[in-house]
Amino acid sequence: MKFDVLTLFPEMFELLNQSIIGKAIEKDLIDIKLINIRDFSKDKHKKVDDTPYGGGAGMIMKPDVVYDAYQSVKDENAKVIYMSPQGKPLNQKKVEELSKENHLIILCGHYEGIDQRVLDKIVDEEISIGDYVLTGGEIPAMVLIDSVSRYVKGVLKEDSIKEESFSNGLLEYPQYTRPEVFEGMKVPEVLLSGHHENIEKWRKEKSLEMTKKKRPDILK
Ligand code: 4G1
Repeated sequence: MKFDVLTLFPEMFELLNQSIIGKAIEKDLIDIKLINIRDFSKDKHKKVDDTPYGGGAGMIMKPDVVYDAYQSVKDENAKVIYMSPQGKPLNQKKVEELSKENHLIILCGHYEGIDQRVLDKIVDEEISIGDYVLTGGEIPAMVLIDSVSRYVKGVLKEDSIKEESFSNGLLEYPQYTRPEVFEGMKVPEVLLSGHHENIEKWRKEKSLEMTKKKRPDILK
C-alpha cells in the first residue's frame, strides 16, 4: 500500500516510524512518501499561503502551489483524499474500504484551509476524524494511515484483525494479565479455568454489556 502525503509539515509524520507502523515501513509492506508542499512554491520567499478574498482572519493555502505538489505524485489509479472537518466521518467501515486501494494521495490543510478551486479539481473524497477544531490535517492523516495500514497483509499477526473491537460492531471485552491478584482485585475466575467455550461465552457477554453501558450509540 502506497501513501503519498501532501503537507507543509512533513516532520510531523516521523511519529509513524515507531512500533507496528514503523515495522511495516521497514518491511516494505507500506510506503509513505512525504511531499513538502512548500517545495512547489515558485516565489522567492517560498510563500504558500495568502489572505482570503472577501476578507477575514488567517491565511489560505494557494491553489497553484498545492496543484503543483499534487502533479508531482499524480497517478490515475490513486484515490485523492482531503482530510477536512467537512468530510465524511472516518469509521471502521470506511477504513476497511480504503484498505482495498493500492495508492492513496492524502492532502493536509493548514491555517484556515485550502483554496476551493484546487480541491474541486483534484479531490476524490473528503474525510474527517471528528468534530473539533485542529491546527492542521496532519494528525488526521496519521490517524488514517495508522488505521488503514492495520488491514494491509503482513502488518498484523493474522488473527489480530478479527479479534479487535468494532470488527463485530462491539467494544472489546476487558483484558487481564499477570499478576493474578493486583491491589486485592482478582482476575475473573473463568479466565483461569482453561475452559475455552466458557471463556468465549464470557467475553461475548462482556462485550455486549460494555457496549450497552458505554457506547449504546454503536449498538445496531
Ligand atoms: C470548522 C477536524 C473548522 C479538523 C469546524 C477534523 C473544525 C481534518 C480535520 C474546523 C480538521 C470544525 C479533521 C477546523 C482540519 C484547515 C486546516 C481545516 C485545519 C482545519 C469542527 C482547521 N479531520 N481542520 N479547521 O479544525 O483539518 O480531518
